[in-house]
Amino acid sequence: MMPALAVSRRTRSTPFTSRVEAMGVQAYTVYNHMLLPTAFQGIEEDYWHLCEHVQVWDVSCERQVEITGPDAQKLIQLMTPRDLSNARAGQCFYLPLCDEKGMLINDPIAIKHSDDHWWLSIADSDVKLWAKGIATGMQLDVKVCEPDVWPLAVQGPKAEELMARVFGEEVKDIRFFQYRHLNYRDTDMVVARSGWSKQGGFEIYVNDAELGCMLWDDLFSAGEDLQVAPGCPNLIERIESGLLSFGNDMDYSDTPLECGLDKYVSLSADINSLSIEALRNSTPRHQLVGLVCQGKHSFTATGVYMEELCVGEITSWAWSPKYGVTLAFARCNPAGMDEGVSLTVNSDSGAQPVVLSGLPFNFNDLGLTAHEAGQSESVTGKPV
Ligand code: THG
Repeated sequence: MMPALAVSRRTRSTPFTSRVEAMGVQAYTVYNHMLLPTAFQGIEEDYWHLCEHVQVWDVSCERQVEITGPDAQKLIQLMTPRDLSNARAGQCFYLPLCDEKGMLINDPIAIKHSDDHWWLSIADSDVKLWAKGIATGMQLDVKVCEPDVWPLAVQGPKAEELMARVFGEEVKDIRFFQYRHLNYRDTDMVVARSGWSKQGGFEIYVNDAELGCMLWDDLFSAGEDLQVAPGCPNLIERIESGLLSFGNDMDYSDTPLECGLDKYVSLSADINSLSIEALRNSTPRHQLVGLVCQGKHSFTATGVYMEELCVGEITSWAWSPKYGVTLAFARCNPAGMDEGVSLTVNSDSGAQPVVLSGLPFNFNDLGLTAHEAGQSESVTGKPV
């Protein structure tokens, strides 16, 4: 039997926990000291459903660190090496947050309400403490808090249809990484086109627990014919899509330049950022890359080998039923990254050759075509 997670006040539940449990959540992880579901029908079943229909995700654990006050934009810019000087209200930004050495602290989505009002929708680390520390040390005129806001994600190809039924046609006008204030039962809620999948969808920043439960129920009754189901960030989908998980694929010992987050680092911009100078002067010591292994394997160890030499470590992996390969992210040192190098990893069926790939994976370039549900096993022909 799997050991159970003992839940107490330290492991915060969410307004949706009773709903999620009534609908058969199979497992949780803890993220920002809060429950995050990890499977409902099973990771592979959930994956196909997400790619074909629409799911409602309790991602309340994506906590908001709210920064308000005259120095709010200044504090946000100090925390990130991405140039925000042209940021407009209504936009969302994927931001690396880095310390004075250029090391990652977190990789939130920042939501700009106005110059003096921002949210950081954080990954799993204590950004509120870091922000308060900087604000106190630098005597900035800001208030930093974690408001009662619980994001609910609606993800999948039918997400737009379901959202339009509940919030009205206006949702269709929201562009990727932008948000609008929409009315739900006389309450204003922030609705963004974003989410931790590449299947399309929205995130609703629920600001009232009771209304949130009504919203959950409304989404499920409005989406019955769309086969709406409860879901959660899906391991397979996010690896196929190249979405990185802070704490898994990168952590406090990586710079964003070592994780392929270069496009979110404005190295040549004239900005007042704690990390920019360190990043300008840094040389990447390793690189996060993709690995592709023919067939379905269980990677039993994290080492990546070039002959006998260990040149990297796997940070996340999953069987891709759509492409009939096992995919991994790995943190590799330069020796393992030469073009055409022969790499192996250890699996339950022995050492397996893997092909190096950039991230995100380009399945076309890798010569891989997508299969429909139920087809992949027969196509790869490899033993499970
Ligand atoms: N939504 C919200 N908060 C979050 C997440 C989220 N907080 C934690 C975690 N996820 C933060 N990490 C990411 C990582 C990637 C993306 C979003 C949040 C993402 N990236 C797109 C990509 O990589 O293609 C687009 C980024 C861009 O072009 O700006 O969506 O999911 N609320």
